Amino acid sequence: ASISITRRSLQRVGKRPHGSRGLASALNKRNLPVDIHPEVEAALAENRPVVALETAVVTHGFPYPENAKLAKSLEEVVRKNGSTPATVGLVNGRIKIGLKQSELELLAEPEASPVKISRRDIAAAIVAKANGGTTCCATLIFAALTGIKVFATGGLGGVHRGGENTMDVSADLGELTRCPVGLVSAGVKSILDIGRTLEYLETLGVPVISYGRTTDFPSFFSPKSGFQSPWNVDNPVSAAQILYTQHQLGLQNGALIACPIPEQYEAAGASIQKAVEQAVAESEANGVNKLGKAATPWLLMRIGELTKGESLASNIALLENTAAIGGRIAVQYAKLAQ
Ligand code: PSU
Ligand code: MN
Repeated sequence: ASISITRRSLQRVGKRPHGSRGLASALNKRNLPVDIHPEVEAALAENRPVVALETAVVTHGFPYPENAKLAKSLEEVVRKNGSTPATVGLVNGRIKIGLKQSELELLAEPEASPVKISRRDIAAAIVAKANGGTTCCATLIFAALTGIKVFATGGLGGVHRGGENTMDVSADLGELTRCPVGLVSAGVKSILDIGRTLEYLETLGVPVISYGRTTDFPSFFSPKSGFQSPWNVDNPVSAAQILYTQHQLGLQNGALIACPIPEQYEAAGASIQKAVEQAVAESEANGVNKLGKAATPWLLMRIGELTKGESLASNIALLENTAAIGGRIAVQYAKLAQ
């Protein structure tokens, strides 16, 4: 029989309750090329909080060896906040929901030649037995497949600058319409057109919720973008209640929970933003902006160069912040779903 990860099979497999070892055996029975880490499997079976983490930021966002260190520290932060981390990635053509340490280290190394995996790449990369870092888009799909309700990352993809001409709009946005997962991020990457990204999310019907005292929508390296979110919450209970209410109503979409970078990074944010503008201008001049999925990694690399690593320090801080908030939201969600 042909095996496909369709929306219906996602819903069937991702539906609770799995019972003990139910999920792994359900995946096995369907012969899906998916391996679930025993620790993640146990947490899900016992309805304990789990937070998904992506790996495109490891394979295509951060240089080696900082990327390996980052991936481990994000898992630690999730644990400290009461949840089990499930770092998602592709190893030798198998989707891993929760990577072993050795697998995480393998993906971080450039020699593993990991592919950047979005929805369109999943099946082909599996058949090619590739290694890969999952973008927000692909990570959302596998979180939904396994019933994980919270996913923490740095920056969601979105509408690129000039996207009205290049049509470079990340598949991350559309995925939030069909995966019932709360995506906790520092907003969208500052290389993007934030205004158009928010307009597009509105069109798609994806809730955008600023996490903090105001509705200010963060701009990744800086706490504010000048744009507003339609909603805000200032605690993990309210965020979890919104996600749970969507679940109760059977809404199949996710939500974007946008967490501003901690305030002490505000000054750095202003200077990094100048490098962002320069990198975007260079990408328009040298044509990298027309290279599809290579555009984002090039821009992040260039911003790292221009800021002599300062962007990396801010990027780590905002990622650790979202991992902590994601961990706390997942704890509250698990209480509601008891
Ligand atoms: N934010 C970062 N670094 C990254 C990404 C986000 O700080 O590497 C990744 C995420 O995985 C996101 C992807 O899903 O970039 C978006 O890429 P694109 O614009 O090609 O869809
Ligand atoms: Mn793109």
